[in-house]
Amino acid sequence: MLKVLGRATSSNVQKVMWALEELDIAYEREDLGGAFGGLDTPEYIALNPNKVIPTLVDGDQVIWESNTIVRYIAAKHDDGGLWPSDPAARAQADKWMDWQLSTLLMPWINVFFGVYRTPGAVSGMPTRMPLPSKNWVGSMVCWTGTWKAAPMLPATA
Ligand SMILES: N[C@@H](CCC(=O)N[C@@H](CS)C(=O)NCC(=O)O)C(=O)O
Repeated sequence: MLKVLGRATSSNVQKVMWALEELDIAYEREDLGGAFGGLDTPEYIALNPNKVIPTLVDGDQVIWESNTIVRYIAAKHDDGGLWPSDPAARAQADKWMDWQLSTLLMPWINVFFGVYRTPGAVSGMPTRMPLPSKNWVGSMVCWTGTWKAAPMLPATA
């Protein structure tokens, strides 16, 4: 059976769980990372030398990088579905996955840890981190600007 290594509170693990649930694929998951630890062991490093989660174990295949794992699952279990085979349709899916990793992630991390996870930081946000917050706002405007064009989301979202 497919095995997902990583705690369920990780957004990157959640991507993988979401894809598996969406395709109704049975899997096991092991809590690792965060308070569970276990990423520094020689056994885990042999699977994922980055010492991060998630890692997918599928028989003798070991795959890390959450977006790669999602595409692997889609290609293997839902050929041409969740990850379309038509190049134009596939590019529409890939662009948002690449955008999330390359453009959205760092400003999101800065805002999340700088504001949400730092008590009392909200009022200091504009002076404490003007660039990340500016990038964050730009990314969110880019993202939410597409919502009205997406059929699965309400036009007022
Ligand atoms: N680019 C990697 C990033 C993986 C990553 O940074 N995972 C975080 C959790 S979201 C992690 O392992 N943090 C250490 C921990 O949870 O102990 C991916 O998408 O898989």
